[in-house]
Amino acid sequence: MADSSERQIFINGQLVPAAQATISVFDHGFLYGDGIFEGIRAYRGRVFKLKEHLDRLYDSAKAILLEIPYSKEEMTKAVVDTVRANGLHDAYIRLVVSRGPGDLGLDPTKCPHPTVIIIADTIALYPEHVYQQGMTLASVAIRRPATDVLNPAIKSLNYLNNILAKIEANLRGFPEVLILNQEGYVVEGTGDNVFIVKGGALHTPPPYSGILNGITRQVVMKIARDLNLDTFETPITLHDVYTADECFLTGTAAEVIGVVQCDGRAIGNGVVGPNTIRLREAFFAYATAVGTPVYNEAVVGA
Ligand code: PXG
Repeated sequence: MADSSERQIFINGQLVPAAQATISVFDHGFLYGDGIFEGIRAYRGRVFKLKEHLDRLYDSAKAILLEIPYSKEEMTKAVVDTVRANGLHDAYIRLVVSRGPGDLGLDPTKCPHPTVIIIADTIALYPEHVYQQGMTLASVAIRRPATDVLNPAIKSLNYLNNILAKIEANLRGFPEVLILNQEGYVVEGTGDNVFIVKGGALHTPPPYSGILNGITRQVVMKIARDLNLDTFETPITLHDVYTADECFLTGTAAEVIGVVQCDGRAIGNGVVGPNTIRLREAFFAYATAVGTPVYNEAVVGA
């Protein structure tokens, strides 16, 4: 398998070797975190939910008045071309659009040319045994900024809040943590959404509570409803997590991963629960059956 340094990177319209894919030190993405990103997966040579990820990217761009210099069609082609140029079938794709180079000063109007980068590589977030045995989580002190401070719906390059939570996780020896909002409700992990199963129904925090409305989250809710599992978007407290029958996280990187303990409390029987296993399997069956094809084949679906 190619090492990351041998990857072909899309940068501002061209595919170049990673060593040549460089950005200016005056890029406001670097200087101020002024930009947006997406993390996307490809399974078996098809990009999963590409349209949804691009819609979210363009919505994030609109919210920060950043004009992406390509149409969605051109961006779709650029993503597919980048995966193909790297010969990848199972891939992790990082799309970054930054404000671009400007001067030393916050003003985004001084940045006429956004920087567009697409990286196609692989990602292994957690070792396989974590998926089999489930994760042990903790809640952290750092809170999610309120929606009117920095709306988490904008998938911006300002991930310091998430990184501070990850630092807390690392210091305390946890692979992932649960973050609360300003009201004390559980909202999400550092890069994943949270679900609990209680009384035979699935619950996940609602949009506008401080979550990024994850695409994996939306897929899992749809799968759950198709499996006749009652699914609710409701505020969740730590008490609800501690006393849940099951808990799991969802995200492009994390996929669907069971949680077996939180803050020292075993969740349910302390093993990955049956609904979690069922949803995880159904998620993989779906994710590996649909998507935008990278190599020559008929379109299979969205
Ligand atoms: N919440 C936050 C704060 C996220 O950043 C999710 C939820 C899940 O959303 P999706 O659409 O992926 O189901 C995310 C996504 C990484 C990484 O490198 C992070 C994300 C996605 C991909 C990779 O850790 N965040």
